[in-house]
Parts: sequence; C-alpha cells; structure tokens
Amino acid sequence: MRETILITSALPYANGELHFGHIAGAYLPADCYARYKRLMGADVLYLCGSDEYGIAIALSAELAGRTPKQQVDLFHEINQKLFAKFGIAFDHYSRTTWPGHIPIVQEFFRELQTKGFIEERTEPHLYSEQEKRFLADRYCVGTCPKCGFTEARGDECPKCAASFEATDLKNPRSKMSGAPLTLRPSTHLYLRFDLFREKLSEWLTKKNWKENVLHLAMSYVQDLKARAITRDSEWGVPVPGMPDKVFYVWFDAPIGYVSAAQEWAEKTGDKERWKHYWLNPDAKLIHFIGKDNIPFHTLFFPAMLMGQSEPYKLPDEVPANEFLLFEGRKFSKSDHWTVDLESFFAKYSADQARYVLAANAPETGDADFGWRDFLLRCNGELLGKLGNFVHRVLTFAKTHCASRVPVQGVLEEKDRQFLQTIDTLTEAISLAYSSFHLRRAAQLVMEMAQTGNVYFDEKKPWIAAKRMRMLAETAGEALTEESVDASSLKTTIALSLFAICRLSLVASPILPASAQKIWEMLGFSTSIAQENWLAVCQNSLPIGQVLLEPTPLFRKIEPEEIEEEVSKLGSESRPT
Ligand code: B3M
Ligand code: ZN
Repeated sequence: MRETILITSALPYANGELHFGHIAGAYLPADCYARYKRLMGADVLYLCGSDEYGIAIALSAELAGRTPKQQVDLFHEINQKLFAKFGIAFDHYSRTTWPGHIPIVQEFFRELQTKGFIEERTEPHLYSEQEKRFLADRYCVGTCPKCGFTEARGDECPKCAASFEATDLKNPRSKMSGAPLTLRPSTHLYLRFDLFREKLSEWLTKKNWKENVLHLAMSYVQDLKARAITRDSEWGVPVPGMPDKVFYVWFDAPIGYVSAAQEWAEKTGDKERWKHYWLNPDAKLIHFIGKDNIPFHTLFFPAMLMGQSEPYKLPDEVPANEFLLFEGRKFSKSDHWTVDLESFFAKYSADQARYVLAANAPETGDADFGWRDFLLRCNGELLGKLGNFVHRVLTFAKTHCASRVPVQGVLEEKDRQFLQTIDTLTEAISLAYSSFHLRRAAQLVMEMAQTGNVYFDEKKPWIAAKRMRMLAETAGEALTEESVDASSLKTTIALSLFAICRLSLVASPILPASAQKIWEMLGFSTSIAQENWLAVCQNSLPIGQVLLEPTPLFRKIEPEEIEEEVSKLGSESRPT
C-alpha cells in the first residue's frame, strides 16, 4: 500500500532572518526526508509556514518602529525566499495570519472547553495605568527579586538567571514607556494539561523515538500542570468572549500545521483533502523540529489533539535535532557571527550548503559549521570525489564510446564486486534516509562516489584504450571482431555509468540540483526527483543512449575566499 505521510517543519517566527543553524535543524532534514519518500512513491504532504502571532513579535515590531503586520509581512517574505534559495521544497508554505487559521484555532479551543479542559482563573497581573492596559511578561521590566539587578526581564533575570513570574518583580515598570505598573486582577484561561498526564505517558511508552526526545518528554510528563493559554494583547487569535485577549502563541502556532493543510487543500481545489492526512489513521505524521521545541510537540500539542472530537493524528515521529554552532559559537547576527546569506548565495550553491550541513547535521549532539570545513568538504568531497568521478567517466565515454552508453562485456570478479558494493551502499543510504540519519546518508553517498573512483582507477580503462589504438594502427581496417580490450573498456564504462546513475538517485534528496544535472548528462530528459527509487534501481541505462557533454558540477573554492570570510567574522564591517 502507498504510504501517506504528513511532514512538518517547525513554523519559524516571522520576526527575524533564518540562519544556517535553523536550516540544519528542522528544514534540510525534513526536506531530504520528504524528497526521499517521494522517490519511494509515498503520498507526501510537506508543510510549513510562518509563525506570525505572539507577544515577542508584537514587541520586536514595536522596537523596530513597525506594526506587527508590517513586521511579519517583511520576514515572511524574506524567509520564504531563503527557503527557496536552499531548495527546500515545501508542498505549501503558509502563515498563521491567513484568515482561515482563526476559526480552526477557536474551534480547537471550544472543543477543549466543552470537554472541561479549560479553567478560568482570576489572579493579579501587572497593569499600566498610563497605557490603560495589562502588560504581558515581555513588556515588563523591574528589579530582580533574587539578586536586585534593576533591569530584570518579566520572566527571568539576565544577571543571575533566576526565572520567575512578572508579578514577582520589584518596582515593575513598562518596558516601552518606563511607566510604573500596578497589580490588578485579570482573568485568564488555563488549559488543564495535568488531565492528560496518564494518556500522554501511556502513548509515549509505545514510542521508539530518539533517546533525547523521549527522555525529555518523559521527564516532563509527570509534572504537567495547567498553563495559561491567553495573553493580554491585540496581536493574536482572538479569544471568544474575551475582547482584550488573544491566545498564547504556542496555543495557536501548532494548530498552524492543521490550518496550513486546509489552506493547501483549498488551493488544490479539493477543500476536504487535508483530512486525508490529518484525520487518516493510516497516515503518518512527522514533526521535524529543533530540540527547544520538544515539549510542545511531544506533550502540549498532542494533548490539544487528544482533547478534540475529530480523530486527529498524533505525531508518529518527532526527529528533533540539536543545535548547530557556527565556528564554535552560537549564531548571532548582532555579534556579526553568522553567514550572510545574500553574499553566500552570490558565491556558492544551495547544493554546497546542503551537503555540508547534511554532513554536519546536529543529530546526536550539537554540531559545528565552519568556513574551513566548508572548503574542505566542497573541494575534497563534492568536487574531488563526486564531481571528479562523474566528470572523468563521462569524458572518457565521450572519447572512447562516442558519447553513448556502451554494451557491457563479460564481467570479471572485480566488476561483480563493484556492482555488489553499489547495491549494498544503495540499501544503506535508503535505510539512513528512512531512519532520519541524514549525516550518515551524506557520508554514504560520498562513499559511493569514492567507490566509483577506486573502481575506475583499478580497471585502468585508459590502458585498454591505448592498446586498442596501437592495435588499430597496425591492423588497420582488418580488425572487425571485438577485442578483449574493447570489451573490458566498455564494461568499465558501462558499470561506471551505472554507478553514476545510482549516484544521481541516492544523492538527489541532499543535492537536488546536482543530481538533476547528472541525470541529464546521462541523457535523460525527465526529472530525477519524479522518478521512482526502486524503478531506477531495477532498470539499466538504455544501451546506446546519448550522453551529454560533461560540464563541471562544482566549482573549486579558493582558500583565499574562505580566509576573507573568516576575517570578517565578529567585525563591524560585516553587512547586517
Ligand atoms: N515558532 C518556535 C521556533 O521557531 C516556534 C515554532 C512553532 S512550531 C508550531 O523555534
Ligand atoms: Zn537576578
């Protein structure tokens, strides 16, 4: 039966530009997985979108002198373009401010309310007499109740790292106006996550998830408490019956995965199609996220889904990644410790970035992206192994096989072994993709390319070619029968082309553009991304198929370019 898979990547906040770390954590692994599954013939829906509500966005907009709407419009656009540059092929990229998001969030809420999972609590909250409104935590500053630091934030102290409620601040004041704040009773809605403890733990025990994910979920589940799901703000999904309140962003954002599917379905012209993924017991739901989002995707959102009457899917897999550091430190735009993406893409290709990020994917621990490693991998691996193998074989085939796929001759032991290794590697790569081991998949693809180089070197087809030339010169036209050398040469080329064809397939999820280029150089006019993995593996290259003129897949990066990038790090001269 055809697999049905709904794949999501964490919805990025539309108030800042994405960086390599985000791409490596939640987007590239999901994109490669989606591409792999499409090749396997699965019915894949890969969704994402901008997370556009929340106090943090309202605040950052205010600080930037924009309205929240202007802010999210700006960054939605910027991030969507960046995703396109990285070749992330979502089936749909939505945004939580699209009108259809509001009714579904409110419906989720009403269901939870009807079932008794919502509780009203009236408690003192910080109020600004001057602004005539309650202020959410992030809008409050004051003196730390623990260490006395006068610039503590509403939720934690940057000096002593204590975390607390905004109402614990001494001398609280408004972050924006500096006006003093007072305490006033305000009513908020709480979601009784504690009532889901048992159901969640039972569900979690059946999961065979990554150690870090399961461990964290399990350690949180017993402490689940009711949590406020409303905020005092105008920027968010309105709470029915509470005019000055909106839903907490972490209540509405994950429902964005549902509304994105609905928006996608509307666009396809079949409004009900989203149910085929969200309400289908045979479908699989996979959330790709960074590790900081684990509790929301393994506990809070699943509880919200469990509290619905409709049979919503619960996540089947939550492959959360650790963080990617940059040259040993956290990415930071303000410290000029980041890769400027505009200048990056002016010089380098998406495939180069994708390969290096995949090869360094932060799967089991925090990983690092560094410029010098980028150079080594691009020149030594992409160009030196993969590019080199493809280029030398195609060039040789052009000269000695008239740019056509030759008929293979009788196989020697070495040839048989080579074919066997290619098959074994194909299987291993397939397993790596399907089990979320992107780093391993990248390594194995390179191993396949290198196996090709070693085979070509060992077979030395140029020696056969030389002997044939010499023989032809002495025998002249009289030579009609196929010589041992000719047969051996053709076998080497046929098998190398077979391996190149395999490389195009197995590399395609990580290196979509290069894989397509290879596929075309082999003489195909279709799209490798739309082929079927198993069919490509079973079929051989059509004998006589005309090969295209080989052109280089990757350009050589000069060490000076990289040193220049390194020298710009941390300095003010870097463009912001
Ligand atoms: N926007 C947090 C983040 O970008 C949040 C994810 C929402 S996923 C529903 O890390
Ligand atoms: Zn403090």
